[in-house]
Amino acid sequence: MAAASSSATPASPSFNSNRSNESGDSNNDDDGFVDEEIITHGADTGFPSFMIPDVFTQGPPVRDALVTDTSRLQDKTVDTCLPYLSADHGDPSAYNMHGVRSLDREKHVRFLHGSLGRLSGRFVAADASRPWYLYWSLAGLAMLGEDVSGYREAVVKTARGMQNDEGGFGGGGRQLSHLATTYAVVLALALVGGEDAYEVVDRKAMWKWLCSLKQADGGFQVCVGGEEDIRGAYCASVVITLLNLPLDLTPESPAHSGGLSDLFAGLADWVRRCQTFEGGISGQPMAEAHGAYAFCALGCLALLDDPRRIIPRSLDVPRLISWLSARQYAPEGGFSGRTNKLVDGCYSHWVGGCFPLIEACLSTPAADARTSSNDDRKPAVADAAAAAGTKPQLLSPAPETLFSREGLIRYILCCCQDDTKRGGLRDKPGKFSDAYHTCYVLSGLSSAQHLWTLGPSSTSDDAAAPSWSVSPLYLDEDEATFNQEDRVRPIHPVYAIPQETASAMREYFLAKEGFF
Ligand code: FPP
Ligand code: K
Ligand code: ZN
Repeated sequence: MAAASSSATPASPSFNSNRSNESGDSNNDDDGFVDEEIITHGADTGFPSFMIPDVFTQGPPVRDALVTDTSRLQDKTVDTCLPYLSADHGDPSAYNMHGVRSLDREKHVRFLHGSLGRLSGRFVAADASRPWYLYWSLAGLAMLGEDVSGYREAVVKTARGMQNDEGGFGGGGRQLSHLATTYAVVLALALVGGEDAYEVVDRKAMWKWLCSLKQADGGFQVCVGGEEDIRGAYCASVVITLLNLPLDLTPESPAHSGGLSDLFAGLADWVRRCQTFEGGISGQPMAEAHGAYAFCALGCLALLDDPRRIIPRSLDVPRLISWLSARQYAPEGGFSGRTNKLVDGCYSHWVGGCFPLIEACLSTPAADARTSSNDDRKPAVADAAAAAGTKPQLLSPAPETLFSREGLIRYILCCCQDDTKRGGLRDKPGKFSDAYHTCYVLSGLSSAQHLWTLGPSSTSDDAAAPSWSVSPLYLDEDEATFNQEDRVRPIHPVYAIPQETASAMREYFLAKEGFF
């Protein structure tokens, strides 16, 4: 984790038994861990004691001496977060022995159901984001374990009104089709599931529209005549693969002038051009790296081919990992979106969601998927469990990962939950919760609580459906820091909806005779 805005080495782990151990590190042994006794007892002061590593309860261990507006804002943010991270905010009984708050599941469920109601007049500015509210709320509810199929009829009706004859979905009736809103509508339809929902999409018009967005340099415009950026690349790849659209180009497609042969041609190269001098990914070539765009880049690539092959081929992975790692701050534990900016709960998804993709592509050798059919590689955890016919293997201690899952979980549960009756999740303490943050904070929690692995490389051309499998992490109470009942459902590392809902939609269209 990076400390504040400087690139610092993380502190060695040690525990701060909050409130009962005012003398700081006097109970530390050389191993950096507080004596067992102090961890589990120490309530003689009348206050509960919590097992919280010092790195989450103290200022950053390394600081840049230069004071600027940016550093002052960063310091203020740390001061705001520290009481929440130290179990020193509100009712001490709201925290478990690790100093972590429990998930207010019911309140968040209520908040999301509320946001699915008619958008009130106050939100007129959000009118073009209505498809997003559908996606954020339904995905959030699904992660919280709710059955969202009851919304099918309403989603079908709403989505029909947003579809344009020229293909794609706009933000509302009579609004121009846009790749972001189209992505959100398609995911919402997948979430509610069922033939009625799938059949809303005019796939032929969608295909033609996507061909009109595909550019000669390999990228996608987000709307006809609009900007060409990496959101377009990711959203188009998701839509194409979930709907199983043909990759052929229409004769009118601008891509022909670049000599491109299909919808995916040149796309990985276009994504490669978005990696910046910092190692992160920008929205378009030669712009500033941002975490949201790193997720778009990795998600897009993971749909074009086996991620174990295409990610290292297309990106400088060590420099990307370095940039992604620098997004996680101590003591906050959450991620920032870009260099010298503040932690924000939504980056639990945009940045946190990059790690499953990077970890999966590093965890198994980058075998050539199309030439190696027999698999002699080390079996992934979930595969091993499946092969043994057992429940997912207990991972204890947690495997070495590229980010601090514990830090992210602490930030999410302690700092991102609205602590009033409103419910929902938020950017940081002091901010209001909203559907966007609720969805993406939960998504980050889900990726921190689970391990995604790729199974044997497929030999077919169906690279869009490599065998992702998931297993829960931290089944061991002592390893967990969070309460077991606060585990949320896993969501697919690329599609950002439950894996079975993504597969069901894709399989429905794969089973169709002919393309349309
Ligand atoms: C800066 O906002 C934010 C960006 C430059 C990119 C935001 C894009 C997304 C969140 C999602 C794009 C992806 C899809 C699939 C549509 P800011 O300056 O308010 O925040 P910051 O200070 O944290 O950078
Ligand atoms: K922000
Ligand atoms: Zn945010």
